[in-house]
Amino acid sequence: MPANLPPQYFEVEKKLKNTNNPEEKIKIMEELLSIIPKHKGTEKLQALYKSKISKLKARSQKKTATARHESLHHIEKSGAGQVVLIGPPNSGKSMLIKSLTNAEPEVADYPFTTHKPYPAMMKYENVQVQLIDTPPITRDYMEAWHTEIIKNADTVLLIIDSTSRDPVEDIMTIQEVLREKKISLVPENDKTDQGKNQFMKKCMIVLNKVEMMNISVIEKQIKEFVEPEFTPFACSAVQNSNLDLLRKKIFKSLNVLRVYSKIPGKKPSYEDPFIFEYGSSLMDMAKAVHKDFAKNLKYARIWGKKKYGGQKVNKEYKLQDGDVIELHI
Ligand SMILES: Nc1nc2c(ncn2[C@@H]2O[C@H](COP(=O)(O)OP(=O)(O)OP(=O)(O)O)[C@@H](O)[C@H]2O)c(=O)[nH]1
Ligand SMILES: [Mg+2]
Repeated sequence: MPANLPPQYFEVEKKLKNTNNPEEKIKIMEELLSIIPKHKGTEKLQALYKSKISKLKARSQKKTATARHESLHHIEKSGAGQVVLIGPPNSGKSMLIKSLTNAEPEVADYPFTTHKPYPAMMKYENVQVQLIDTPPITRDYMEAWHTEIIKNADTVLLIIDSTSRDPVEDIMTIQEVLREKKISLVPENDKTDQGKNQFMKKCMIVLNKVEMMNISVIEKQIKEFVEPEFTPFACSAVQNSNLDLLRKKIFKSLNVLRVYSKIPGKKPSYEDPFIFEYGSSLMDMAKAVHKDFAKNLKYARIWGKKKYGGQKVNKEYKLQDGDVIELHI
């Protein structure tokens, strides 16, 4: 149903683009709400302004308690790693969290459904990965705690609605907004060190709702206009398509390995692995088990891909994914 907005609406809307002052923005948006004709075709637009107004009001009231407010939304890491889902309004972030985990975040066909961060655990084989749903990012609005969550996460998933008018522009807008907050979204294989002025964040672009679209053109445009190294991942949160592979990619992006501890003469348990960053040593494992092992470690026996049959290794041994380890003191 068409919105049939009167010319006066567009006049007032121009003023909105020219101000960054929250009080002024609220006034202009309230004026816009009074101009917008009230019918089915304008419901989304009305909801958008209402939500923006309430957020701006809440923000100005909380100005004095900013520090407390930010720490209130800090999410302690849990599991094998922390992955934050970001994106424009309505791209399916919450739906994807719902489909990847057992959580029940609110999903709805209007923008700004999600207002605060929502953590949920995703099972991948024998580990849990922490996913965080977040409110949408737009050119006009992003709270300080949202920036902190992105900086703190191990991986960013940028969820894009492949049926949107211009998915590539959606990506670029978010990149731009984040760059202003000193965050650069980089492909996973990017080797650039953390810059002085920019915080580099590993990012995977996820094209959602692909059951509705042929995405080959979008994929090409992303390589051409955004960054050739970005290989978007295609899925449908509603139809659960490609989600097993997405789980795997998310885990791989964390760049962690799993090892298993074994007591002499007993079989190892594969249910609860120790998780370490790639590059960690046997000493890191000993420290994680108990301080006595760290202090008195003599050697370990390994059953794995590079060392076999209980081969002896020393403290400097670099752990390999899947190693079964018997520590000896
Ligand atoms: N066709 C289709 N619709 C989807 C898919 N994923 C989500 N949706 C729909 O898209 C709408 C928005 O989904 P949400 O998960 O609420 O989107 P969001 O990105 O969390 O939205 P905000 O919280 O407002 O930023 C809902 O109507 C979903 O049912 C998908 O894979 N295919
Ligand atoms: Mg949401």
